[in-house]
Amino acid sequence: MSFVWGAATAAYQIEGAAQEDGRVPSIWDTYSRTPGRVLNGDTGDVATDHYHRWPEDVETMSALGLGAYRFSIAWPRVHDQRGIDFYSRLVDALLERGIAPVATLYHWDLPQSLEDAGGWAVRDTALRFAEYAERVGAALGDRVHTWTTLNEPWCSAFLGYASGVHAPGRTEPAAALAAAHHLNLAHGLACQVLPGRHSVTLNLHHVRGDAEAVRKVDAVANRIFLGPMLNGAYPADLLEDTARITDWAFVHDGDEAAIAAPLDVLGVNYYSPTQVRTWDGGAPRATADGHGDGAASPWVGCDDVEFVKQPGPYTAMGWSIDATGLTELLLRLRDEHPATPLMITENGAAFDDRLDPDGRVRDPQRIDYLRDHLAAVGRAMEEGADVRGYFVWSLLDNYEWAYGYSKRFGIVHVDYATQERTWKDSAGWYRDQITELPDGPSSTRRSSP
Ligand code: GBH
Repeated sequence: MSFVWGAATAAYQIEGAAQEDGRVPSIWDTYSRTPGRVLNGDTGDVATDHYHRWPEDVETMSALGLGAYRFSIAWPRVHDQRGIDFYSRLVDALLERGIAPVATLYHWDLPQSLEDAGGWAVRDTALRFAEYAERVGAALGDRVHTWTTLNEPWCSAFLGYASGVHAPGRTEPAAALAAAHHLNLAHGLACQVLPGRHSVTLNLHHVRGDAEAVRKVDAVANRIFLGPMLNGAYPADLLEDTARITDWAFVHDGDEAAIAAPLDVLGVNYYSPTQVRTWDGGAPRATADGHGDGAASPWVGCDDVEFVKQPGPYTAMGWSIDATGLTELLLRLRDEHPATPLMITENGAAFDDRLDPDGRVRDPQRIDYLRDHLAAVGRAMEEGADVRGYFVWSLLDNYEWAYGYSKRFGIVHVDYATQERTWKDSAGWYRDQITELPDGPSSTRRSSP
């Protein structure tokens, strides 16, 4: 089976057209309009105007030689037929160019009406998600190559409901754990009604440090999803670590079995590793990412864990660049879940790109980042990790959530004043990789006849 080369985006980050064709408000419309939440008060109202410019963007994908495109469907659009028609046209255009559509059902844009009814903290949201999945599956199921139910449920639950740096901006640890469960349940119920191939994308944290701190963070970052999805049960140590926060009564009989619906492929997003250590209670607790100092932490149940700032170099997000974590993460999955094929559904970096007067965007750091991380994937494949594909984040510069338009992850530059797209040097480099390595980044595969 040959390797799938792709690029990824998400609806709220690129589409714009926030009021068009019957789209209803999502939690990100509300959050981005709340003063102080998003840098410069940026919203996704226009974003990269992909809702209107998608034909040009599909041409770009075709010129890059992509074998697959990972996009998300906006839940706030699909109760209106015009919204469904938009995705239907997009999927047809992709298929005409030989690009496999990989559709994510939930990339963080919960309809505001459902948040008003309790959001992911309540069970009903999972049931509503299954109805939504069924509707989209019926409309597009014959043409979508692979469904991804959720993108990074860790972010939805813990950044959305514990640290509050993502929509809906709540800081309620017990609600965050309930949200994690209801996201898991939503995934399982959706798999029961979706046709075709099923996957979910997790931002698995590759955690390093002393064993006890690693265990705790791994439980609430990774095994809270991997446990029920792949092993059919929540890990006992997670329940213990969080017992003072919740009794987990929101897990009903049969839920874990429903969540363990068979997966065709597990999507892995990787940007940077995580370094932790057990806090001795002495000096103020260190937090690598500024959620100390009284700010709410996403790390529910990890009160005695310190998050240690890693050595550079860093991307423009301040994230440490370290591709070895990706190899190690993939080898761990090979060992613990050998029967589950993997796909890198996001990997990439933000740098301070600028359009030079000669019309070029020189981004050698992004090329280095991508080259090193692809090599890291190749090493893991050579050691037996079953990696089926790689999607660069992102096709285009776009709306980077709480950072608004200030961070550029694209391999294609967007001038937000004109919406003009310009290939960065990394786009040409990526196109060449796709041509030169059709079977993926593993040298073993490359040299085999
Ligand atoms: C992805 O999220 C998203 O899927 C995508 O939409 C986004 O544009 C892209 O990556 C780039 O950000 O552990 O508290 O220190 C990545 C999300 C990266 C989540 C780093 C949390 C560290 C926060 N994350 N991260 S914390």
